[in-house]
Amino acid sequence: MVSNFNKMKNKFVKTIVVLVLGSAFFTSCKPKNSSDASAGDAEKAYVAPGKYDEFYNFVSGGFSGQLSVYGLPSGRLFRVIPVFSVDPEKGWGYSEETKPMLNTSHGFVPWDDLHHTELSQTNGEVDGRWVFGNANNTPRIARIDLKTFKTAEIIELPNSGGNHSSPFITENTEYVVAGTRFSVPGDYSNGDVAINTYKENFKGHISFVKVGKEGEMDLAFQIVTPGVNFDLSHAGKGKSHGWFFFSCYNTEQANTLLEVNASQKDKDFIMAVNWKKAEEYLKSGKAKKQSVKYAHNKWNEKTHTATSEIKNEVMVLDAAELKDICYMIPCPKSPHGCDVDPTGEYIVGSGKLAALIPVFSFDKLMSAIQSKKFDGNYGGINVIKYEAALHGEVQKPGLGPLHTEFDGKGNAYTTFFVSSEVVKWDIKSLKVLDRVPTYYSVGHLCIPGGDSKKPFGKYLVAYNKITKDRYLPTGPELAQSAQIFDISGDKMKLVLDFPTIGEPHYAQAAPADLIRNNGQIKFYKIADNNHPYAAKGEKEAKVVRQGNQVHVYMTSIRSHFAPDNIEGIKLGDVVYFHVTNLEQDWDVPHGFAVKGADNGELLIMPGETTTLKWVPNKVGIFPMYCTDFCSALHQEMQGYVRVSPAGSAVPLTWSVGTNLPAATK
Ligand code: RUQ
Ligand code: CUA
Repeated sequence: MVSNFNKMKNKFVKTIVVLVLGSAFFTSCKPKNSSDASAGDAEKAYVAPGKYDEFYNFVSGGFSGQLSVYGLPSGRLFRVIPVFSVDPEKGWGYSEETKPMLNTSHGFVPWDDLHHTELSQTNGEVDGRWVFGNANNTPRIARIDLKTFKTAEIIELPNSGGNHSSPFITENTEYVVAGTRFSVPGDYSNGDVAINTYKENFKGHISFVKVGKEGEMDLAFQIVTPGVNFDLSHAGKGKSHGWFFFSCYNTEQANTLLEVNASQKDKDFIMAVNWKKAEEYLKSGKAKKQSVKYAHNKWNEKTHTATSEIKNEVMVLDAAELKDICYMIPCPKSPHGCDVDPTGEYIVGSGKLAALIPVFSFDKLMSAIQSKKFDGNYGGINVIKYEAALHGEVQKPGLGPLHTEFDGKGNAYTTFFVSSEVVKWDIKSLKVLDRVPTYYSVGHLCIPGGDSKKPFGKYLVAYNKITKDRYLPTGPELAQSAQIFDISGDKMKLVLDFPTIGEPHYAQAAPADLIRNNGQIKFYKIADNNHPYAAKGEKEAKVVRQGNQVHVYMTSIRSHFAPDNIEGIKLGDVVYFHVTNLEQDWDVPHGFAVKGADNGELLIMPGETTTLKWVPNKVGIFPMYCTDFCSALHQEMQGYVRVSPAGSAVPLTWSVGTNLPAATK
């Protein structure tokens, strides 16, 4: 009786502690001295009109599903790229060509939650070719081409529920990885099970997606693990190249009230994955082929069209069976960030509820594995003795550590959500060197190249969850915010605040020249346009009826459409406007919109063909026009479509510059 009572009491106390910590988590504290230190050194952010920024900054858009591109140090917004989102500004997800990009095994999914961006690397250095983004809801990885700043490819991930620990890459972009946040029964097993059979039926899967020379992605293999929540990851580099490190929480395997039930254990894990070994096992036939269903969507720059293919199988390696591909390193209190320093020797785990930061040593990890310094196993995976892999702990760094980046000079910078600060510390000695408040409740941070072998340690950007009093208020929802710090000296100095789009999670940055000079596309050559409905000159403009489908082969050039008068459309018709922009010059898009379309506009780049589907539902005259101010006579860039009743005798005719024959009146 007594011991039972004590157990209950213990559980109760633990619950209270967690709840208190939990609510501190939600509310967070405002740093002391917030008034004096908050002004900033804004002239360092000044980039004179007409001058360029030093860095491109690629910032996740969180629940907007987008990725935004800023300049550093000015904080100027250059572009918002739709990734897992529809965007009426650019017609993304509205034009017929782009719709397949958002296809999944669940059908068209026009939204997601993009948390992390990751630039491609060569030899562990950012190379300016692509930036990857993850979808946290319906698990996907996207590749954005930095020659076009467009989403070029999206691959869905089977056997996953939530893809949070993604899209981190290996040092030559051999792989981009994904780890399931919500463990679920594998798609190849019966998923119709009781939720409280989590421990038995729910599994974790981590995915290794191969990246080819042109960036093309291919799901090479998955590793099945016990059901836990994988949170973040980073690849080894240099000496630890060949390994990947994933933080995980909910090793309690709770399926309800995780804020309490997944916070019971003192330590969860960082899972070290020997992916080179996994590759060997894959080659030697140790993987099981499992039948699943996932979409793989690709953009084709010649046809300006996406295709979506549904794939049906995946190779799965079992971590419990193949003992030397995965090892669990104990890590205090629900680790979130998992970051590897530029040398590849130190692995930093950030326990959201921990009051210290453990730093693990890759060399020690290797010798612990060799001499089998294990502490039992977790679901068949060997658990390394904590001390055996530990380099040391940063003591009293702050409250609620989340993420760490590096400056390449032996310093690490960690964000603290609860105590709202960035703390600089020495990787080897583990001594705290400096701390600055953030406004407020910082999540991720970004140093250009800060998770690569070669950081450009000049600026640090903190991405904050809460802004409270930092900007003019805008109703119930306030701006999310980034803050730039100058880290070139011993002490960090606040430079600038700037608002962001959606909730910023991770961001990456690269020297501007690397991307500016990467062979960016200025316009598409009209001769190379292989779109099946392209009209490569006004002479090719025409309107073709196929049953109730009407295809308009339309051209646009400053400042008219051809054709610009169309008659003979009838109720019940489905009209496709295939608009080819004939311009062959940089920065001359034309837009296209028609009254009453339950769709977006088109924004057509020079040399490109894009299609708007329109189903008119009223009889009458429908104006259409160019939406992008393209010349002094942009307002003249317009036309009319006549819609007649179903069964009308009005023949299908079109023209530009002349009136249609009298017979059509
Ligand atoms: S998360 S605020 Cu979704 Cu990367 Cu840490
Ligand atoms: Cu074309 Cu305005």
